Amino acid sequence: MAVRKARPRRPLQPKKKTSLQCGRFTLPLEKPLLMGVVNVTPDSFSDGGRFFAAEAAVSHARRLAEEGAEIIDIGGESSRPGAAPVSDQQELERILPVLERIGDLCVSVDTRRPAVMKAALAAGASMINDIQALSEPYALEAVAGTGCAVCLMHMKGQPATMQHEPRYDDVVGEVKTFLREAVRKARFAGIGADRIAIDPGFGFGKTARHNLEILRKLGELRSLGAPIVAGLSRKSTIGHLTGRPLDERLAGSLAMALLALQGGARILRVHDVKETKDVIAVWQAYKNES
Ligand code: 9MG
Repeated sequence: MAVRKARPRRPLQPKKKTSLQCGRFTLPLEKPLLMGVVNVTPDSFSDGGRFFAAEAAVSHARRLAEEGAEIIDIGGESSRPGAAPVSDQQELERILPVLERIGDLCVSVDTRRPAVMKAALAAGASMINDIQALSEPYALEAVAGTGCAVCLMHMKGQPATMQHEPRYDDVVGEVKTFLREAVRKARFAGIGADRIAIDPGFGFGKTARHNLEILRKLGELRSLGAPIVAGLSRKSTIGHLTGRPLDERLAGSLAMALLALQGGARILRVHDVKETKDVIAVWQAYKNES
């Protein structure tokens, strides 16, 4: 009697996502995506009054979209250490006038406040980028019933104090465990897997050494089955490595973008879209040749 050989079992891996559902936008993930940063905080667009700030932010968002950003990430609260906290009302007063004028674009709103999430989604936002991974009470509920995408980010501590000697036994392991749990909670709340992206949160409660270790082992997060967002653009780690101030970190940011792509990042959150687009073009050509 013929004996049928048992097929070798492959370890169960989550299915590779081929697109990210962001509200009415389906973003293909075969090619890396760019998320262009538009901060709508008083220190970002000079203080010529509220209307002026909104207009400047809208023009900036349009420029980033023309340069090739598939997603525009707008935020009304600075997460820099020491930044003054804002109320729901202040945050909404900053972002809504911008959001209302760029409703034709795929807009992500960087917020951790459920009330802001709800109002932003009602005003046309397609994605919520939460540095706290939807951990505020009612944050999951605010987004679950909508079709928006979510970016779940790891942060150790709170922005005001997170850079006070952060410590880890195993930074990559800790970030991975946190993100796995954040994805599980989001799925349990009813958010489809095709709506979820994850982000290790470079610089959020991490030293330059931690950031570099995560970057080296970024590929270990792939098994979580969600596209990886990497935000390294102009960050202080680049300042630490190069000695350059904020406005001279383009070359360092582009080097970081390339390393993140090589590690498996699928979405790059950047300030310099045009230049990072070229990095993607070079990386893709390199990949296709190998
Ligand atoms: C809002 N913000 C600032 N830095 C960020 C990063 O690295 N990732 C994400 N998702 N958001 C960020």
